[in-house]
Amino acid sequence: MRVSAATLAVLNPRPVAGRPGVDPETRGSVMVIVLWVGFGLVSVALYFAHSMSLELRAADNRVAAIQAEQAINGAARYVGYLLSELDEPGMAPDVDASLYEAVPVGEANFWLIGRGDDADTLDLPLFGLVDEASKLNLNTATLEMLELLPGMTAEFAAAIIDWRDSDSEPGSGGVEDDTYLRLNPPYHCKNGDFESVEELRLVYGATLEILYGEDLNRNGVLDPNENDGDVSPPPDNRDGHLDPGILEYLTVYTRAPQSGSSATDSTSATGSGTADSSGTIYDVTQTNRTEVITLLGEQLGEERASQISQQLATANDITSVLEFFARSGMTADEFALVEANLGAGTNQLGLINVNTASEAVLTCIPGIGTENAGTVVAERLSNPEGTCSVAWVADVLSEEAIKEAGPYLIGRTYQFTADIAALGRHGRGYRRVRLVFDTSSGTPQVLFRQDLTHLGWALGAEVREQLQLARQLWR
Ligand SMILES: [Ca+2]
Ligand SMILES: [Ca+2]
Ligand SMILES: [Ca+2]
Ligand SMILES: [Ca+2]
Repeated sequence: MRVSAATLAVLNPRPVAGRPGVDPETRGSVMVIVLWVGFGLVSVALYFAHSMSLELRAADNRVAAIQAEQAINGAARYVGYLLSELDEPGMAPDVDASLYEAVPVGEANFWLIGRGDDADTLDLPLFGLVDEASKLNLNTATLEMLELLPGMTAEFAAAIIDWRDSDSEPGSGGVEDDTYLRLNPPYHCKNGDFESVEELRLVYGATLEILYGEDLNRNGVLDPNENDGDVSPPPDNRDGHLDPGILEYLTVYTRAPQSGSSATDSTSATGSGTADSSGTIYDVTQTNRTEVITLLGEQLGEERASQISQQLATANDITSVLEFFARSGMTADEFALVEANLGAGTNQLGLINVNTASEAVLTCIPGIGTENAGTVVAERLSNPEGTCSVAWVADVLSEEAIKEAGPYLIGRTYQFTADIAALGRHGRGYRRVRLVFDTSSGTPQVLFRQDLTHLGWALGAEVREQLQLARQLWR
């Protein structure tokens, strides 16, 4: 290539005449120093830019987390409102499931993690409220009932009974103070009621396997790490089926409105088809059933009430609402008018909602057991949806089984859990809180609040993918 003289002159300028020439070596050193200083300045600028961007991102995450926490508070109010506006006391709120999923609160969103109706394993979470009355009550279930829970061991069931019973005599296979005091650190056996299901962690013999099973994040869904064997915790059997721990089946909150008490305020019962707008509960186990008969008279007419009264004249050993119905000769429609106002005994603790309990829980109930649980679930699926009655159970069970199972059953639920997960802006700041609501007094109250953020992501793969897509758009 030929280079013109002019170009050469530009590339290699001669010292201008009249100016003292600078030594080329000095010129090189200056050049190197300038380069280094320049390089240093750029590095400092880059360093500050980077730490600023980290700082910004951290601030953004903090903002997102605060937004998520506020969304959870918003969700709690929303659920409280839904539960105060129930069409029928004891029935889950009748709202579209979409109102439980990705509900926006400002820039944040919340989800209510629910549970399915059947034993099918879910690979994506269902959204809704969790029905506490679909579970066994830790404080009222008998040893035999606890032993029938999936994943339960005979020793642990016995230890649970000893933990809550008031004496210090170990039952068969159970443990009391002498065992607890030998632990390191030692502590006493409670000898009192469970206040939360998590208290089971203190009971002798508790393991993560018994309590949590494969459902490490407690969302009712088979997440990838829960179906990969020992590759990642928890250990699981890789069978494509979620085997949850006993926490899934247990509650301590179930309590129906008690006899003589008012379940609902008059405004919420009006027009609901409920018999007695005062919501008073009448005890069917009393031999002198004058109040119950008066109630029947108000709803079905005096003539029908006296027929029913005669039918029940010799029935002095009734122990449950279900048995009362089965022996009264009432039709299911007649019974539906009064059922919300009937109770059995003064203690209405730990009743299980036969309309919502899983087959695993129904199996634990005396009189139902393994032999009838499948039939009960099949009959329930053929019911018209949305019943809050126990009457249909009388068609499935024998007289004897009704006598046995009746005292454990109810058709309604008065305690619901809102398992709330929330994300702040840009899908960041994941938070999860579980709140237990009690509606048995008519006005929803929060009984328990527990932070579950530490259990990690619980919203399944689909929500995560949607967020990743959205994040790419935000960039
Ligand atoms: Ca004890
Ligand atoms: Ca899970
Ligand atoms: Ca695993
Ligand atoms: Ca499994």
